[in-house]
Amino acid sequence: MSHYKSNLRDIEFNLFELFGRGDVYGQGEFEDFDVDTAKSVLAEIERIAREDLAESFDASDRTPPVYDPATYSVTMTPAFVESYDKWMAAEWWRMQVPEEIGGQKAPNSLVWSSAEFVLGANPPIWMFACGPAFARIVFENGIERDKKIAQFMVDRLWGATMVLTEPDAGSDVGAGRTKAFPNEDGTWNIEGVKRFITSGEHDMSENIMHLVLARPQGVEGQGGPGTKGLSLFLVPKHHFDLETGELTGERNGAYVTNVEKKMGIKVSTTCEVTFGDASTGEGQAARGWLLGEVHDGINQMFRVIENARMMVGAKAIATLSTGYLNALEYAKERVQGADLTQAADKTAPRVTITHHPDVRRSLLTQKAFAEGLRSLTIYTSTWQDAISLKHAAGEDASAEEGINDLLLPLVKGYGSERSWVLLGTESLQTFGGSGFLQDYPIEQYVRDAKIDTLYEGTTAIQGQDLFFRKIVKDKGRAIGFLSNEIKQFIADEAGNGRLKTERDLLAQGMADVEAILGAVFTDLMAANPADANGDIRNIYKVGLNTTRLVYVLGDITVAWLLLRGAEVALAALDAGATGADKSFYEGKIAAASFFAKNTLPKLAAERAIAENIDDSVMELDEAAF
Ligand code: ST9
Ligand code: FAD
Repeated sequence: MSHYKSNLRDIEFNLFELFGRGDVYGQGEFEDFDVDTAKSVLAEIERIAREDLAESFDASDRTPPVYDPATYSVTMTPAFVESYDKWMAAEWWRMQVPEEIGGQKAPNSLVWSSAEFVLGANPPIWMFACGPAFARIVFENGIERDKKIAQFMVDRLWGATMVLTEPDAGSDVGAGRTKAFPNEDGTWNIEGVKRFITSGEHDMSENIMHLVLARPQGVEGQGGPGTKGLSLFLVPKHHFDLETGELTGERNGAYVTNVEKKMGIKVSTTCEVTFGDASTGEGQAARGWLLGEVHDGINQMFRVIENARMMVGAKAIATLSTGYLNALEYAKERVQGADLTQAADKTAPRVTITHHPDVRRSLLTQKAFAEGLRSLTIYTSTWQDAISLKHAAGEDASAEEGINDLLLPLVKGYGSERSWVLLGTESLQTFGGSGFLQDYPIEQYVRDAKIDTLYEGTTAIQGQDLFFRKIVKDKGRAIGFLSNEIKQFIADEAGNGRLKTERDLLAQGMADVEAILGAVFTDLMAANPADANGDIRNIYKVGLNTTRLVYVLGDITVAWLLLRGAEVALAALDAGATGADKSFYEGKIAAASFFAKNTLPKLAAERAIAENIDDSVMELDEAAF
């Protein structure tokens, strides 16, 4: 039986009942995907994920890929390869590929909604399968040569990687030392060692295209310090004929010199890649091309990073959802203890654990976060739909891009932190001691989901990105829009005045979040060295609050989205929903109300902490830690 428990009903609720995708699908840019088609795509991907992709989930963990240092090669887990091949054969990956190279224009809300199934069933499949999606970056940023390469990447199903990190350059990508030397024929030789490169080696495709950040040497005005001095190079594992894509039989000097042993996602190969070191392989140079023949590496790479940050958040949230649904199934069957009202009666009948208040608290916490975070992901992707539509119409999409940018650190940072913690403290806990065993998937979920708070920028980095770039640099435009939306909802009496307590809680929570933002801005102003009273050390106080901002903005946004969902559910119940639908809508209202009552009051405590931040933490002698 599949470990993976999906929630197609809630995904369809978000898309069609809450976010009105029926008005967008099947129109103009998205004409190939009307509502019926979209629903059949979702149903089919859900089926493949549950049946074919989930099948190798355990084996991928218990018998991970094997690295052979003598040949610098990896033999993948056979069961995983089977699942991967089925996913590639189904060709749904084409939804992320441009039409010009064999893709199909799909709304991003549909892409990310269906991604949840793959990312919940067996996430490394999505990652290994991203070669054609990487081709989009190569195609959109490339000259004619690169566009041809992008076509080969799609037609020949090459794997691909994003290559930023080095031993001394993790969060600080700009510290990277890998160098690129120009050759007379227009190619470049790359020299350096990168580490932690996902999908850097495997035996599931004939070639792997590495997208490598390196510092160009000997080019005037280029290769300076920091991220702006980095350029993006296309460096294949094997050389190929630039006209046909056929492999020439010549190996390029990009070798995987180690594969890490990890806590989770063991089937996802995490590789040290050595470029152009004569002591490896057959001693060749690592030759590549400068993408688009422009030195704009960090900007080009951020097109990949934005997609990958969305993916990581979606992965975490998908795992929390299946973790919750597994816990729910177990709780409905596990008989233990008597009902609390009969606790004194030692002969009272034993009940399933769903009768215990604390288990109900735990289950509703999991449900509220899993469904709220799903709403956050799909809401974010609706802004990506809006961007595509504006671009297709030749219109300015900067406002929509700003909102999407603001939401990305919430999907990635807040989504991964909440999911990983809840999987351990609530989903696994629901199973009691059995949760600790490999008889159930939860312990693997916990191990596999921890990485989501780390890669693609740790949570600390998401916090800094959120405040300094998405709020301050954006001049508060996107955050202003979002807070107006929330305030509008609070002021609105839709739902016939029901959810009044929850709206009041949302209003108080919003006031707390605004006060926290106000406190952080005050500290930022007080750090301005241009100001006579400014003291740059006040920036430390800002730095002590940026991760908090990820949490509080996440909480308020998720509360708002859940309450919007509750309003839709109330209307559906008023309209006479029955049977499974009735239970579904009642569950939506209960989860939203629970979230508002149990999460929003905590924002007052966060406000008190944020408003009283001082720099004692920074004054403390390191020896005292
Ligand atoms: C990793 C991979 O961890 C994990 C899983 C891999 C799975 C692979 C498969 C999935 C991939 C799928 C991809 C498919 C392809 C796509 C398909 C598309 C359909 N937004 O603030 P500054 C840029 S990989 C946009 O001064 P610092 C911008 O150009 C490793 N752009 O930064 C900016 O210039 P300007 C991940 C941004 O102080 C320039 O950078 N590693 C953003 O120099 C400089 O900005 C990390 O994530 C942004 N949010 O450097 C590193 N931010 O301002 C984490 C910056 O003029 N560290 N730019 O516009 C950071 O993010 C740091 O903050 C830093 C700081 C490196 C940016
Ligand atoms: P560090 O940057 O050393 O951070 C250590 C700690 O210090 C963290 O808690 C961090 O939040 C904190 N910290 C660091 N700087 C700051 C700061 N300025 N302010 C506040 N706190 C800070 N990279 C790739 O290029 N491609 C890949 O495909 C890839 N896949 C990966 C797969 C796995 C399994 C792993 C583990 C990593 C992968 N990475 C990849 C690298 C990943 O993106 C980095 O590990 C991550 O960005 C953090 O860098 P680091 O590990 O060097 O930690």
